[in-house]
Amino acid sequence: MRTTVGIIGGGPAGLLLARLLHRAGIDCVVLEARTREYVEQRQRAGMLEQGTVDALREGGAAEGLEARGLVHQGIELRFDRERHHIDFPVLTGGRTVTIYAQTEIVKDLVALQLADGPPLLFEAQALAIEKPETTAPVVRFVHEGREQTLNCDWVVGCDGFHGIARDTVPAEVSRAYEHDYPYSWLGILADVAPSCDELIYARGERGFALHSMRSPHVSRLYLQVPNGTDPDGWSDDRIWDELAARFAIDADWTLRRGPITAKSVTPMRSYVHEPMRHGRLLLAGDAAHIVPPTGAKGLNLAVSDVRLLGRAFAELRRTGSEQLLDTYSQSCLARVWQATRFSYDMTTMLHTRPDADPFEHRLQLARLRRITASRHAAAELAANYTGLPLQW
Ligand code: FAS
Ligand code: PHB
Repeated sequence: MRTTVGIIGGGPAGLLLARLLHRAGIDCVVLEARTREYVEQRQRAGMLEQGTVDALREGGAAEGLEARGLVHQGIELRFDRERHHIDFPVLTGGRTVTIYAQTEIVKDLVALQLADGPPLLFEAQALAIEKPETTAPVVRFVHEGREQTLNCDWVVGCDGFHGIARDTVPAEVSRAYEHDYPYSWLGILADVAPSCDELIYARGERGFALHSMRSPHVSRLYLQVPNGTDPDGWSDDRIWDELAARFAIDADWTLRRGPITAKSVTPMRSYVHEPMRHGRLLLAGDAAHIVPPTGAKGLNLAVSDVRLLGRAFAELRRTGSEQLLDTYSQSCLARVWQATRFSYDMTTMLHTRPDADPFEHRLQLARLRRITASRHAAAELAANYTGLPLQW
């Protein structure tokens, strides 16, 4: 097989890139190791920055989002048994965020691509990327039991944290920065109407809790738990009791309970790989960087990467200039480190470390009180949460 841009990975990064390239008239092929059913049901993110909404619109993939996305004007911070609203439009000059599940974005993009897009091969496992330093890199992959090759001008690794692309960058020219957190998230999906109109981030002595949602009928909630927690060790009643305890305030408010339909534990990690380009190989999304989900940046960073890549390839096609491809890694990393900083700050401010001393608890509360007492500090949180400019 032959194409201009070989894309490894059919997650949100790979599929949206294929969509943007297709609309720019640039050939590409997407290789996805798993089945269509698997990638469409994999529970992950749900909070979209305005930039991600704009990118999906640019890709002509916003129909579902426009119809079923929930636009939010802010979030609520809870601590000391009190609630504090962070008003995004007031603090950012009109910016909002949108709740629309990553699973829905992937379904929308897969349907569009299979309808009239470039080739999308499921159960096509990339094994190796050869000659990335040349102008004719090759992807070796297995599909339908046969080993095949995809000859490309460029290869983009959108294959997530456990993919092969990142390891193709020689160790002598690459550097990884990582930080693991001493806690994880127990995430649930529940068939019950959300107990709030906007997301609630709760910090308390018992640990962190987040109330999110997927629709007016489906709630998505997260609990801070010790690393290594087995989700089956938590009964549904215990989960609801613990959530109610962590969201408890001195005002009249009740957490609605309902049937839990999914339960999973996600470890928390910050990870940045530099550079995000090696020869004719480019990295995008989780293949190059991971953030803890507290700042809701994972999916949004992946989308910003491919938005920049889409522009760079369109520029190459239009003018022959590789200038945006040459600055891709540096432009992305500047924004990635800001999102990494924000996600680290949100995570360390809202989670209680198992061995934390009283001094650390007081510091966390002081940070939260500063945000809820100072318009300036609240505006800084709102600017980061709604999404910093694409070109930082
Ligand atoms: P993805 O991992 O989504 O996609 C990579 C794709 O590449 C996968 O489909 C994989 O099968 C494929 N692939 C891998 N190796 C391959 C190979 N050799 N050949 C072919 N294909 C290959 N973010 C939030 O903001 N909020 C959340 O609540 C949240 N929850 C998360 C929960 C979990 C368990 C995880 C892992 C992430 C979560 N994230 C969350 C972050 C998440 O949204 C990611 O940032 C987002 O999926 C990144 O998208 P991609 O870069 O496309 O990577
Ligand atoms: C989600 O809806 O899954 C979600 C939202 C915000 C976060 C993390 C997860 O910070």
